[in-house]
Amino acid sequence: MDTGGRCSTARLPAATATNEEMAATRRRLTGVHAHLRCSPSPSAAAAARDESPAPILLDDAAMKEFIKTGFVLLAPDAAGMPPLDVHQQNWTDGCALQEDADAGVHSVGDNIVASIPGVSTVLEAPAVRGVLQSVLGEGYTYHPHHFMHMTSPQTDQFWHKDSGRPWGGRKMRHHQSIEAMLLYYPQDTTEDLGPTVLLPGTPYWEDGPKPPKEGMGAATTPDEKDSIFRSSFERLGWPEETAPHKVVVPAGSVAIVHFDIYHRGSRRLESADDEGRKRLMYKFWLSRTADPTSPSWDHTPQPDDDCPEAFGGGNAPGRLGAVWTHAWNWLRGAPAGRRAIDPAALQQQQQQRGRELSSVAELQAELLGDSEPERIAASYELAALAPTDPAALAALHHSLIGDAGGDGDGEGGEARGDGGDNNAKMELGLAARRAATFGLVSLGPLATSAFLDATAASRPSEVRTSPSLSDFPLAY
Ligand SMILES: O=C(O)CCC(=O)C(=O)O
Repeated sequence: MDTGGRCSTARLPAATATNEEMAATRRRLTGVHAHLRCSPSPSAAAAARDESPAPILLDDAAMKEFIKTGFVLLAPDAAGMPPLDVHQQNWTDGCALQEDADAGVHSVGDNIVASIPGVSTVLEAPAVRGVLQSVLGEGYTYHPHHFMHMTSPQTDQFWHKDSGRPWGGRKMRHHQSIEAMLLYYPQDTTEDLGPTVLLPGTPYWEDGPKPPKEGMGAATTPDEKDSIFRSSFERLGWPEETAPHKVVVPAGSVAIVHFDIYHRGSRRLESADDEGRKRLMYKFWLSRTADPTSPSWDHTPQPDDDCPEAFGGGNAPGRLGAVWTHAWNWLRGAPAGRRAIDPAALQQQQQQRGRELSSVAELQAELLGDSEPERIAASYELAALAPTDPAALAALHHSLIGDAGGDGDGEGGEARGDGGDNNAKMELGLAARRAATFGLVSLGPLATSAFLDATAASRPSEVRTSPSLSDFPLAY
């Protein structure tokens, strides 16, 4: 068989293997053996799932919280979670896997469930399946990539969104819940071990905190780093609800998060000098496999379902009311064009704050402005007006294909929001197109001609169509 010259002796200890390498291989083989003994065949697994207890779905209030914050935390006593000794074993096995990886036997990624079968008892718990089904629909699937994250005093990640979309290049971000990450903590995760830190409510914004141009530098002290992390929010105009949330949780907890939430791995503190308390986190990526046609959670119809009061309309923090309403209606299976916030509700709530509903011209100015929360809000609010006001549709259309901010072609066209010495006007133009795209996408067929224009125009820097699910053309 042609192995492309990669027939891998690299994965086996060399003839001069050290005792450490041999021990690592023995552990690995023991793990494989355990897996072969424990793993049911695919048909047996399917049969077992048929017989397993029903998933415990989120209710409406919990789904609304997920839409607002971008995460759900499950405690170790949530329905059907395995007992503590399973988590302890998953921790011990994870540490051994990491040691093997350090010895060069294999990588800690992508083959975790096969290597550590106890992890699947967590993934199969009715509470975990219930949250996943609620946010991703039935038939959700695990991405082949997963990973085990260990903290260390040296590792202090900056705020980021995960990458790795199959189409590469600039990452396409989605406000709808089409992907998620599952983070599993098999040990007590205390503050000193270096918890994951989430920025609640941030899946809807892309212009997030940036590291200093000169980088953090090896000489940056922990206190200086903390101060940089804190001040990185200052220019963003994000509401206080996005304040960092440390995932400090007891052994066996799981966090299920919107794929596009801002987060970071924090460092292990020097005070956590007990090597016996390594912090592991198993991370899995998941995708939905079909657009929603009805609620996939435990939904009880309510009179305000089309425009839930819980989202605060025009008074929501970060002016996210129209965004959340759209995300909720999309999850309920409402057709495109029937997902927007009700303009009357927007107006009423804004008036309660002593404001008139912004005019189309004002919204368009915000869409072209330099505050991302305002751009995104204005885009969805224009989309809410568009079915009855052609000027609102035209404003979105113009922002997508108009000349605000240049075309992004040529010099510097490759740097898109991640820094570099690009011209600010071009960046703003790209940002306006991105924001307009979200509002237009929410309109469905009403936006077809705008997107066709965008594909025909000579100006856009990029035109892409998502192959995965409907509703996600992207041109900017
Ligand atoms: O280690 C952690 O807690 C987070 C790691 C992470 O999210 C990442 O590497 O993207």
